[in-house]
Amino acid sequence: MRVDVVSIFPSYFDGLELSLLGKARASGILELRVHDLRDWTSDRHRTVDDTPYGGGAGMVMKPEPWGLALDELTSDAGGDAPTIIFPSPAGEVFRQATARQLAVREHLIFGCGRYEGIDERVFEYAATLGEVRLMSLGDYVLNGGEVAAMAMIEAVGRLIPGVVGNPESLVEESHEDGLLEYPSYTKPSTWRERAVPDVLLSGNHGAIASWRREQQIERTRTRRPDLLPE
Ligand code: 5OB
Repeated sequence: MRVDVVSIFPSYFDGLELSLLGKARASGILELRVHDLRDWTSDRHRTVDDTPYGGGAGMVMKPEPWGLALDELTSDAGGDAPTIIFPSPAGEVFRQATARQLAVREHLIFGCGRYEGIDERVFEYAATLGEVRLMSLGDYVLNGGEVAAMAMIEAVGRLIPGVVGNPESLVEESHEDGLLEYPSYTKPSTWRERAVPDVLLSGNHGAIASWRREQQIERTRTRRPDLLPE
């Protein structure tokens, strides 16, 4: 998979290379390229924003650098059309199911906006080059798309076959089966007068599996009832 990121703060993404995605990159499974939007400006000040038509607070990202960036990053005609993701609080919520859809794509482009947003015509133009998806991380305010893009790239990257060593560790994660994870314990069996649940020391694998499933359902019911069917 190829992942291109366009941002005015490309150094935000340095940390991604230190995560498990580093392994995927080293093995060639994932090619991550981070670009500075200002590389597609041509004025002395490398301007990427301007005042909004109609007035209002804040600045809007100019369309021209985005157009040139998208042209260049989509110019290798071969293969499927890329999926172009704009992190946005006004987008659809990014979920594990979204990560699974994106993990089978050949080419993802993340366009990270700052300021009050990107000129609306950029989204229309991007739709002529690939499949456009506006994606929100959740209902809270961030300063820009960078942190959201990083979260999405990590969620997608770890699902690419060969990235996480043990495929079982993928299926057992919270959200993969629609339930929260069961509680985990390790040694010592008693710590500060707190004992590990007996069933986990019983050696009865059937009983352990049932207990864990009950814990998953109970935790989901109390903490995230929205995840359960009506
Ligand atoms: N808030 N998801 C939640 C987001 C967000 C803000 C963003 C992008 C994605 O940019 C300002």
